[in-house]
Amino acid sequence: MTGPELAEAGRLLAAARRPVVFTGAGMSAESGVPTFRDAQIGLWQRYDPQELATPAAFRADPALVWGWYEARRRGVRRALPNPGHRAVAAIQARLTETVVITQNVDDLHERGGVPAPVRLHGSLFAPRCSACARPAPVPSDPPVPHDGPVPHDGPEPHAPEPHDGPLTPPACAGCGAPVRPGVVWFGEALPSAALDAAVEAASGCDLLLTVGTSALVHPAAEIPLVAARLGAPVVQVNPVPTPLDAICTVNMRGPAGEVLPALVR
Ligand code: BJW
Ligand code: ZN
Repeated sequence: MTGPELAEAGRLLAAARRPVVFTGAGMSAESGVPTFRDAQIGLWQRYDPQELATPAAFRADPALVWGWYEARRRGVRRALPNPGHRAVAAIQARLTETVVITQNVDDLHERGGVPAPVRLHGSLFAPRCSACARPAPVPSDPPVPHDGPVPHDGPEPHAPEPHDGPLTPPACAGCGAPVRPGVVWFGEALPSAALDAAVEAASGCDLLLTVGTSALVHPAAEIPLVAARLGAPVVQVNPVPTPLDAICTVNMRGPAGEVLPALVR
């Protein structure tokens, strides 16, 4: 990231009245939450999404899938929002029209001060019945050794999940079918209210700030394109190039936890 890019992005943000912040897994990387596609820390480097993140995978082996998501949920519970999350909250606090749209299934935006992000891919904290969709309680967490908050700048930010073995999912209190994670798997439709809200916000925004996404997963990846097509400047925060480079007005190559606080200073 260079000074002129930061200055230009700062000017665009200062002039914006209806900004949209669009976030992906890189937003939470500095909190120790693994991304999906990064070379070293990406989940899809270590796990096969076809075996874990599709409806067919859950039908084939509900315990494998439930256990994996429970381990990830516990990992997120131990993580803390990083300075990037707090900077996004500061943008929204200054401009209440700001809409935060996230692909992330963690709860770090909420804990970082954004009360109601638009969630395109669901949440690790909203399990529901796989048959009747009745919401189910979030399981209580057994104490684990050294179970405590993992600071964003802690010594072991990408520590392995405490347990990712098979775990039988609870039964739905209504119909008895297995409870599933409340996330959006490959081949599933995004929640229509969230997708509609995201498209509406992107259509009416005067700045779209995209943070920490590879922009490879659709239809979420189209949200910045909607804003650009309608004339809004697009500012990107990402250490590496993405398909969005082509439509960016300003590209800030760096980690969200450093770039965003500098932007809102
Ligand atoms: C940092 C950083 C730091 C690192 N600071 N940055 C069009 C074309 C091709 C395919 C399709 C298409 N339309 C649909 C599809 C199919 C499919 C798809 O997109 N496939 C492609 C991958 C090829 N899409 C779907 O299946 C979607 N559903 C659908 O289309 O339904 C149609 C339908 C309609 C009606 C009825 C029925 C069906 C659903 C997609 C669901 C995605 N789900 C996941 C898993 C969620 C649950 C879980 O957590 O396990 O969502 S996949 C995963 O990818 C997760 C993420 O939200 C999503 C996006 O990933 P993200 O956030 O971009 O992370 P990464 O890892 O990819 O990138 C991280 C970035 O951060 C990198 O760029 C780093 O450089 C950067 N970074 N450190 C800033 N410190
Ligand atoms: Zn049910």
